[in-house]
Amino acid sequence: MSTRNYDPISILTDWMAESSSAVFFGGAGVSTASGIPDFRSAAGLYAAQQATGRPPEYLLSHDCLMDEPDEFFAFHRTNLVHPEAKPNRAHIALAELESSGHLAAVITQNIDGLHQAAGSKTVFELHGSVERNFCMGRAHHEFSLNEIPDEPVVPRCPDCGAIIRPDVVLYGEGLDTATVDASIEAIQHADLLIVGGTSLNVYPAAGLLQYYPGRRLALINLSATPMDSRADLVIHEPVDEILGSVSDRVRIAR
Ligand code: CNA
Repeated sequence: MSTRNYDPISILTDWMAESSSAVFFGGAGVSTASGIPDFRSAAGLYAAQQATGRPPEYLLSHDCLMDEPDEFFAFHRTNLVHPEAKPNRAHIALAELESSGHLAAVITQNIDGLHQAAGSKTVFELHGSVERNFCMGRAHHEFSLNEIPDEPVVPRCPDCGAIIRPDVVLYGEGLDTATVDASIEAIQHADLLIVGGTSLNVYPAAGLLQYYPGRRLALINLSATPMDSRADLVIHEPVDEILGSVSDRVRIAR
């Protein structure tokens, strides 16, 4: 169907209302309205950090964690841990659409835990979560975010003294196979795939979209992405506003 002459929010609302296995695939742009900067926008972390001469790809790498843990944790805590952040309209809309039976899963590159905080149940965190932490010693003790003291900067396990690291996928580390497999399964069975708030620059995560076999691929992002030409619907508006409107309209139409 040609979508050119229709209001894109109406099209997306119709698709969502008809859907029983929609999947949302998102990134950092989903949480900017919660006050968490993304990576690649002009106001994002990369522009700010590059000014200091230390590439964020290094500061968020496995090598940095092992070789310069002070640097790693200083950057991680300042820029990636946001305990004050609250879910915004995007997170809330997705949780509503799941509980009303339209949305099957959220696949996220985010590590902020805000989808779960909004009430989403099926969330595949491709890059892990700052909410979970574990000690790098043999016992692999687990710690929630609020169990990690502010000092010292490099947190250490009270039992074995090993560094307590966040359960996030750093540059130079692989994705969790079970999470990837579950994400592919959800995408393959989706009757609607919405991609939002991601530059689609980070692989292998962005490559998962190739598993979608359908004809309802909607892309919601402020800036253009490499997938725009392959999408069936492209909306260059805030993802929180669009998903909020779609969820409101689907609820009213019920
Ligand atoms: P990115 O490369 O920074 O891209 C974000 C995209 O979102 C950009 O193209 C923006 O134009 C767009 N955008 C920003 N705000 C909005 C908005 N309100 N509505 C629509 N679009 C918007 O981030 P990606 O997620 O693509 O890259 C993946 C990285 C970012 C993952 O490894 C994450 O762990 C990492 N990250 C996560 C968080 C978080 O957990 N909240 C924050 C910053 C970075």
